[in-house]
Amino acid sequence: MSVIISIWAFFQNNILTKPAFFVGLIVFLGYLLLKKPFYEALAGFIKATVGYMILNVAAGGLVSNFRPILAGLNQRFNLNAAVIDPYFGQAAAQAAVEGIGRSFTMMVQVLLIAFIWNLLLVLARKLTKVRTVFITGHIMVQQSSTALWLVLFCFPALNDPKVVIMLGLLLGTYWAVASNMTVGATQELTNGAGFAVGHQQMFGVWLVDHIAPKLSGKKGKKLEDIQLPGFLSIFNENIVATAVLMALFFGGIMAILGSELMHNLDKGFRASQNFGFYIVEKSFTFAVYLQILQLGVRLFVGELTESFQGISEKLLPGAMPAIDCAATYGFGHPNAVTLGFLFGALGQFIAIVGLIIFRSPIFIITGFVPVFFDNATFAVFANKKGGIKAVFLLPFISGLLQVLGGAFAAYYFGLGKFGGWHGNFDWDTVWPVFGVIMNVLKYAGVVLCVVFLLAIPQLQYYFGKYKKEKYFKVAEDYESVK
Ligand code: ASC
Repeated sequence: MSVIISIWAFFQNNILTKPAFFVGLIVFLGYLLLKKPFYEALAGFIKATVGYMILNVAAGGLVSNFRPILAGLNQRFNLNAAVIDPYFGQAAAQAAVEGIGRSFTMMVQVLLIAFIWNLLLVLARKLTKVRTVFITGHIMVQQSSTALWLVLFCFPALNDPKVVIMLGLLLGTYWAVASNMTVGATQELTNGAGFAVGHQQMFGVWLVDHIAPKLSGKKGKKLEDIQLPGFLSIFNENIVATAVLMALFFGGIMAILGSELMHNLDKGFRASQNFGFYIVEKSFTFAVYLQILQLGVRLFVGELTESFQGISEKLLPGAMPAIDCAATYGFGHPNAVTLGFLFGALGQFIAIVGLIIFRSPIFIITGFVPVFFDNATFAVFANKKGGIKAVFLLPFISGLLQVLGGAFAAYYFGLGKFGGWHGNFDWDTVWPVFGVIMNVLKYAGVVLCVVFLLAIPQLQYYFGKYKKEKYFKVAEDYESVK
């Protein structure tokens, strides 16, 4: 038994929660299954792992540079508001769980059960119609934390093992089913790169994929079709567009925060540096990270696409890995990412003003992670499937929902007073509904949520765009269904 536990511990600490190695190992195994020589498999492992690490550098750089700026609004105006951001949400969930005297380590056990359950659902794919394994480790940690609090909130008297098993099954079903919902859309976006989205806005991706085509308008103009004239033509270049837009956006916010607070928030802001230059440098950093991100994506996706054929031919037919939403950015129009973020932010700011006007019992601050990563992802899909109108409108609506749903959730589940709520799209829409259903109907509610989730892949299989014989093919061999 102790051997099994130490193997699990090793797996959990070194692979499961480190998606770079997880993806690398999948590539390695895939190449071996394709009977490539060992040294080629090894080279694939290195390229995929390093590629994913580059993506992490970029995503981490964006988060660590820009999250404090938005959250700084809280300090500047003494707001005591809940920040809708998964890092704040995780901290709030931990504080709440420990606040009622329960152990937060249950979160890791939930994560393991949920992951194994996801694998089992894929193994039984003939029955379950689930094709995707959710492997984005740091997201699994965040979601497991928030969901743990939801279950303890609804079932305060339930003992630890029962909490772990019940939640493990619910969360694992969500990982499997929701990432499975993104298969068709992601394959179309990437022209069959062989991955799905395993992140925090998977229901949102499905919705965008279905709503965007209705917004395409008569001419169906996409971002690719815009050629700005005259001096505006400099914005046709993505780096220029991002740097200028971010300088306006974050410049505005940093100007509101003031240089003194910025010195407190960012130790890298030296006393001798001019505030104006600091703002310019910071804003340009955004463009730098977006470039790095695309480099990383290109590196590992190329390896993954080729090697995964080994896995889907020999090991798990029709299966695919579900990974970080940022992996899609390399396949969209570069300006979609920036525009999605800005229109999402616009939606969020308007909703926040709405909370003030209608005297909401809880106040919300925009969190960087949801407003950027969710809405950038939506815009990439929206541009592919709809066009410019969808790029503007859908992230905007998402921004409104993020704040309103996040405010409701932070209030109802009592995490607002611990400073934050998860805040990503699915956690402002689907999960608050699950939480209310569980709270009202108790065990029947949990069953209802799981049954609802399990029904989704069945509906996709029988009625979806890629149905029946195309259903597994779209994941396994995209060329043949295109
Ligand atoms: C999240 C989160 C991050 C980012 C990253 C995007 O939800 O917690 O660190 O998105 O995964 O690449």
